[in-house]
Amino acid sequence: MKGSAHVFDQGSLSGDPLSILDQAGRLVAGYEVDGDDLRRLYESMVWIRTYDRKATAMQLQGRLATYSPFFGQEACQIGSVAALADGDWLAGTYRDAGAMWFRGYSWERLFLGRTGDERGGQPAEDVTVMPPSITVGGHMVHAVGLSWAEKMKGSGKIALTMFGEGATSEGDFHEAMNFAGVFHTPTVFFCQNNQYAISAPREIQTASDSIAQKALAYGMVGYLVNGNDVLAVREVTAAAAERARNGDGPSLIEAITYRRGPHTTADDPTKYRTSQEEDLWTERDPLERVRAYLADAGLWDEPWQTELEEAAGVAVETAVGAAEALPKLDAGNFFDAVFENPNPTLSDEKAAAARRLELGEA
Ligand SMILES: Cc1ncc(C[n+]2csc(CCOP(=O)(O)OP(=O)(O)O)c2C)c(N)n1
Repeated sequence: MKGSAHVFDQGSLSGDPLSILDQAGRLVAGYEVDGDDLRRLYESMVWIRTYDRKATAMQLQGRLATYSPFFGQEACQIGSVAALADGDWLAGTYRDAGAMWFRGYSWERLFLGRTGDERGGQPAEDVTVMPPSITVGGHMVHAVGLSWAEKMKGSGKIALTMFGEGATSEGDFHEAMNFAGVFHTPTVFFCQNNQYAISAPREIQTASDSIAQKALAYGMVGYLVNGNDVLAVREVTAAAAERARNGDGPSLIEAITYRRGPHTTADDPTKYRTSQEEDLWTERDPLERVRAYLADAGLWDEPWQTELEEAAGVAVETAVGAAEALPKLDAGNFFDAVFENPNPTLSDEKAAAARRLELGEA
């Protein structure tokens, strides 16, 4: 794709976010698109939406623990990590299964993780993806540490960390940003501003005009991008990744998006937002604008859509089957991983859990 030079500089940090493909699927002047490349991005977004739907359904069937859907955030999930190179690190949250999968963290392990099975928290050997952070903000410091280590090794690898706008109110965010700025680490901070931290709207999260402008306080470059536009997200992340790789330091990206589903399967968003607002963001769906562009260019049709959905469905079902077929772990195991020499309280708790398991209560 041919991009405009301004993307690579410190752009506007509030106001209109950068967009390449508008809501109707029209290209913003100055950009060209490689149709096959866009089809691949679209395919990945269809695949992760299929996973997200399945995981949501499985939670409602009692087969998974609480699940946090990323429905509506697929352009952020794919566009961000599509800009990374082999061996770069990803440290994301409970809502970033799409990005994790794109970087090689298998669906089987992701499903396992949501059943509380510790094997789901272990990425495969060659996968440079951290397990999802449930602690809001904690993983941002890990990403800075990972990228600092890569800098010391001179490997040319970088780390990208994904988080929500709510996480920017955590101390960890400021510590991570400060450390990254001072030590000039090759870190990309990618904030998915999906408008809500559970029921807390963006307006009460920070008094700043934008999240992106917080970059300035830490001596970084900031970017504000339309998070529902996969091309714009990738373009901006590629610019930030290139800066990091070239030794130009960390960046903060704010991607404006919307969580179309609930915070988790235990949440009811109708309690804190209107159906008019939801309808507005339905029109801005990240897959729809790409589909509109592709259809217009003769690169999308119904049979291809069906083919994509069927292939994704088979892959997801296979992963579920493999995860559910694994022999169950001994539920007492997790007590053994706490201390080398368990204290009396832990031993009592382990014995109590074993009794409950025997009685079929757990
Ligand atoms: C340190 C910490 N505090 C509180 C929580 C409970 N909690 C889980 S998700 C969440 C909201 C996070 O919102 P945001 O960072 O915007 O990400 P989003 O869930 O919208 O993707 C909170 C408060 C937690 N998991 N960890």
